[in-house]
Amino acid sequence: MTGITVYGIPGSPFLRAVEVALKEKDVPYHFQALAPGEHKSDEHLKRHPFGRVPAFEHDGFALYETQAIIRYLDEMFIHPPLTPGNPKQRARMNQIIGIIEWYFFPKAAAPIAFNRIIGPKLLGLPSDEAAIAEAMPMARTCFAELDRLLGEKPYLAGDSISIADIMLASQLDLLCESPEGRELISGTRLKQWLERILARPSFVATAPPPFLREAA
Ligand SMILES: N[C@@H](CCC(=O)N[C@@H](CS)C(=O)NCC(=O)O)C(=O)O
Repeated sequence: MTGITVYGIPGSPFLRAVEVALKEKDVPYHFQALAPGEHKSDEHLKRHPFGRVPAFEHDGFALYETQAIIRYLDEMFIHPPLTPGNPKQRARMNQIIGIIEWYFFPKAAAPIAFNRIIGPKLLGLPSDEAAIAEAMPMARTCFAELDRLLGEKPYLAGDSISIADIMLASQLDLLCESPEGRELISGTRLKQWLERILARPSFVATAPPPFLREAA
């Protein structure tokens, strides 16, 4: 056993990215599911003071922030590598992770997926249509730019799957269950890329709970 525990709410795209990385590397781990709301409990706030998921432990070493967790796994369990050896490809991967963390997730994917899927189906909240409309210009910029950066390559950073592919596909799978997500990805090269990535055993094994798919 590796002594790895991952804490999260099933359906969370960031949680999924960590689980996909573990499965790509065939590293066994224990998954500790949190109920919705439990991520704000005193117990979880000790693991993650910002009250988010995922949180991670490895033999007593505690860590949160998805890309930090996956980069740690990539150094601890080196096969297969999820970071390109080539500096230009590595820079592209890092650029795309930056786009996901600063523009795509907080300003586009989160407001749309929360108001179309998570809020109405998981938490019983009404959709905030104004928040969705406000997120659409940033979402369009993100899709156009991520599509341009993918270009004709098989993966975002080059010839093999990297942390950028894992993080983006985990986000897009849920977002593209919404009408807005389906419209945004339609006609892009990201659409075929996403289908290929989602067919990998690591993604199949970590698919979101079916009720989230029925949501949109
Ligand atoms: N920067 C964090 C973001 C994690 C994050 O926002 N997770 C979402 C679920 S995908 C969450 O915990 N949302 C709960 C909340 O905001 O209350 C990371 O990379 O792990």
